[in-house]
Amino acid sequence: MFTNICLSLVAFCNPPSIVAVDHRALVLIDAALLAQPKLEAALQRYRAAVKKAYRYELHLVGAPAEESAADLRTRISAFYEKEKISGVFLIGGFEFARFENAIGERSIFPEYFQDLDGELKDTDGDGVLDHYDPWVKPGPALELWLATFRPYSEAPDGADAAAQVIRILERGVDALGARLTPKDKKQRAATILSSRDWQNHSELLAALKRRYSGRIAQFGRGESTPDHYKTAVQTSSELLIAFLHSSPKAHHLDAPSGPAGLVIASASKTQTKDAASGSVALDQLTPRARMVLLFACSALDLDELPLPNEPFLANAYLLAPDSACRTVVGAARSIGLESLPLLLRSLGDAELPFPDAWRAYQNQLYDQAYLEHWLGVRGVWEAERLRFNWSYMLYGDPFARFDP
Ligand SMILES: [Ca+2]
Ligand SMILES: [Ca+2]
Repeated sequence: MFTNICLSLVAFCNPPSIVAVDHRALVLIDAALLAQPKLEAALQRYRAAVKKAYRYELHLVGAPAEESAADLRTRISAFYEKEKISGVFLIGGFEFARFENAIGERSIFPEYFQDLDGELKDTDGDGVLDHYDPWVKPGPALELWLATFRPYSEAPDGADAAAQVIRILERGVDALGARLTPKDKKQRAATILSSRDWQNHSELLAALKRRYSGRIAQFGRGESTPDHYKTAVQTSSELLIAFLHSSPKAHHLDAPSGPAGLVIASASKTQTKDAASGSVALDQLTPRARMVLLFACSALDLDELPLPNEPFLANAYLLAPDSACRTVVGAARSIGLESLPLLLRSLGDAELPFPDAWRAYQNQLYDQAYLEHWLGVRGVWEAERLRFNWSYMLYGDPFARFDP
């Protein structure tokens, strides 16, 4: 009897088997969402799957949705000091800082939560940051990766916010548990859609051809008609690359003869004048790409969506019925994604979990020599370098797999 009790106690008191952890991240969740019991099991499954796949320990912490960006940054900094985290996943409608660049454009500024020791100032006191020096300290600009998912208060299919988060997390758990076979890898493909007026992207195509051995479905300049879009988005592929003029609510499609229509986020939500004839509603399709790269001005500027239920393209890619999409990456300001071959190289690094590869890519873009070249070729290096922001966003599940 005595022995049995001891054995039971030992079994009860011993910590679970120790899984070595190489990385830590903070998952900061709207406290009202975190309080919902139905989310708990999905979060724990996701946490276990990420730990197993990437030896990543996720710390789940609730924060009031109304907390200011400044307070969130303080909270993140304290956690960074204490737990040596390498990234943050924000789930909920949290406030982001905004930045006004040298040419007066304003957009959200994800780097505010990523660079914890850079010099940030609002020099004219209007409440919007306008000075950013990521090079005041040695080392990479961004200490942390940042991922975000802002659920609708109610999705077009009626799912509440917690159910949307569960959908994203469970898709992640399924994908992390699946092992790609050599045959799967051979069948990987990319799909590219282009508006008519983009610059030559032969360097990107060469990099994609190396990665996908030519399995690239390309809808070239001026071939982004509604029918082409429907085919492209529903073609099974690893990547969908959209070189399309966009707002956070719509892609603009172009045929050789001119504008060919719009892709709107949702047919069942209130649309603005974007919902013209010839439009395609993304939530009526089944996106098949695991990752969507939006080379599309401001497509991920969350702050252009003042209401939590405004249609949002990134949410539509993630939440469309039976979507395979796990992650959307793109620009939150009016700029395309730069140096895509660099991104593909970073993401193809087998040693790096996806969000760390994304941070490495962002840091390459903030490398002073790279940026001097990029701004320098426009002859504006000294004038713009401390009023410059990339404002790229990683949206949805950060732990997408992107095997080399
Ligand atoms: Ca300012
Ligand atoms: Ca820094």
